[in-house]
Amino acid sequence: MALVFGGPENKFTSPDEAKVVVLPVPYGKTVSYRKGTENGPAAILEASDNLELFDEELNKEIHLIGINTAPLLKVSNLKSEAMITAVEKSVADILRLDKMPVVLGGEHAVTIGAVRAAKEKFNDLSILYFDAHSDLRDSYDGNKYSHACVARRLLEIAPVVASGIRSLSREEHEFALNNKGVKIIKMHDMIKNHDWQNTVKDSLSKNIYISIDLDVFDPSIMPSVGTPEPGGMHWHGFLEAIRNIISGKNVVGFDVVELCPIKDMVAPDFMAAKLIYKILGYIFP
Ligand SMILES: [Mn+2]
Repeated sequence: MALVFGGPENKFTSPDEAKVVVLPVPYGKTVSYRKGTENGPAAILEASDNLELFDEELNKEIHLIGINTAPLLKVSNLKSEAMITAVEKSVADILRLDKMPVVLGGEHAVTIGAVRAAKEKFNDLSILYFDAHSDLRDSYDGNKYSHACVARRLLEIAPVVASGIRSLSREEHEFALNNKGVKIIKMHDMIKNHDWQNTVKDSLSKNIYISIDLDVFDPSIMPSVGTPEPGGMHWHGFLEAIRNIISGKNVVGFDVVELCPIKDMVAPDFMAAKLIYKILGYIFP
């Protein structure tokens, strides 16, 4: 049976009526630590079968907006650039129908294709980026499209505001200080000063694309990532922040990337699925 976000019992999945199209991109080529991010999208979809479709915080059945799930994108044998082009084309097709793309990674480079497509449609786009790592290297292992270079490629398309950062090289640190296209909010500052959310909000344009690398979360609740970093965000704090930051903005699409499933450990997979569902609830009133 094809994998469907929200499970096959969810009747509100018709491609014509859905407001949202979930695009799974099972790609994991440039991983540098734990392997297996190509298995992330299927794990999220399988876990989503167990979602309670009524949301206890918003008191509504979020899935009534209509959530269609596209087939898994066939990119596993492609080089990074060709994979990114394939994602760009698929996301452009979704945006052309005035639907919201939700891209499931797969490694973080999938975001580059999605943002290229979004920028084609929304000229004043900016990017709300959550990650433990600044991803500002110009190239990594000889690849400019490595997961370690994603924010660097993105800021060549649209401004990036990155939160949750707690790992970067000296070169990335200095690059961020000297480049107006990227703003970095470090995790240790976020825990001291709650006002970081307004700084992020004020730095973004009206139309935003959101990219969530799951390693922004603390490994105690999200161990299933390729490159874990201690001291990350927690569930309620993250939800409160994203709900606040996106209120008044036009979210044109988002992705949840870098899930690297651990066998027989379903909680992180389910958390990724519920995170997506909650964010959809915040976006669609
Ligand atoms: Mn990361």
